[in-house]
Amino acid sequence: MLRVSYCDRSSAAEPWIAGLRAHLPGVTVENWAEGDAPADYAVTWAPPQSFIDQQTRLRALFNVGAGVDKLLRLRLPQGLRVIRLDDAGMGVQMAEYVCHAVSGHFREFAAYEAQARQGEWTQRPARPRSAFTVGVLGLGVLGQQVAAALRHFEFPVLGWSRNARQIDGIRCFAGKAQLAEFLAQCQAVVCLLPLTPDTQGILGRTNLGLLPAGAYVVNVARGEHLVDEDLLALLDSGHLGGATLDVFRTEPLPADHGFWRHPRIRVTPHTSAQTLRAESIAQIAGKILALERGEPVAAMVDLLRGY
Ligand code: NDP
Ligand code: OXD
Repeated sequence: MLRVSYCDRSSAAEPWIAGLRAHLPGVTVENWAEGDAPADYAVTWAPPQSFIDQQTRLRALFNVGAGVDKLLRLRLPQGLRVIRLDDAGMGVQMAEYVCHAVSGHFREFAAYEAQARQGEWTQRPARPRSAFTVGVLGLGVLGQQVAAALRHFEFPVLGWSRNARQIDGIRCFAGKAQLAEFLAQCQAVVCLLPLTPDTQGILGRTNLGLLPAGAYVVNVARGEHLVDEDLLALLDSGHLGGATLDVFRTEPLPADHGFWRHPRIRVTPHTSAQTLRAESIAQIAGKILALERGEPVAAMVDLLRGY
């Protein structure tokens, strides 16, 4: 009988197991415990190395998230098929979060909140939207939805990816050679890159310094994309206008971290796009059935590329 092993210590296992069982009648679905029989399929988030080591006959491993950086730090068997979440309800959340952050900065909500605390009624002059260009680093499943949502508000939108892309309404840049030209035009930049050796620290002093004066930074990808002290230095020097940060090098963000109390940084607790259980279970179960029928599935991770 087909066996699915679930291994995610960060959330309650029971609803996941019940959901997978409901979608996969006749399949054994179990919450993994050390020493369990090896499974045909694994559904995991940040599993321990011992989980991987005990899986001797896996047909595929599903990552209960879009980013696979933590998973790829483990020793994985050669040729293992790793499949990550493909939107599964995260795209709309990400678009909503980023539009809130970017339009909140553009419409100067922080200044209005400060005024309101003083009981002050003063309209600030409207800013020209056509002069507020937003750049999206990463034009994948989530980046493209974010870019489209920003276009809906009629911001000029630029995008940057590894391979050249053509997307209606978005001016696309690709590769290291075009990064400086891209950044130099972004009044706001949004990071939606996967964390790989190539993208680690990409939001550091040099690249952040290429942004126009007053630019706004939104990081919703991984904390390791950002060099924390460089962001703080560029905010304090007045080069950058502010930042909304959802992801951090250490999570939860330590209580004494300078980001918490910085007047121009907004912090949220890795919540910009949450894994939605029902959508994720339906997607994963559908893919297990497709793989069993010998059909290809989307969002297969390229282990060499790292995303
Ligand atoms: P995708 O794999 O679909 O897209 C990745 C994009 O990044 C692609 O456009 C890819 O380029 C581009 N890219 C990768 N490497 C490079 C590089 N070296 N230079 C330039 N571009 C590069 O990922 P998703 O959109 O699904 O997710 C993006 C990330 O968002 C995840 O990896 C995860 O870390 C993060 N995330 C955060 C969440 C949160 O709650 N904060 C929730 C979900 C995801 P190309 O198109 O050429 O392949
Ligand atoms: C993800 C995340 O990668 O939640 O899905 O960060």
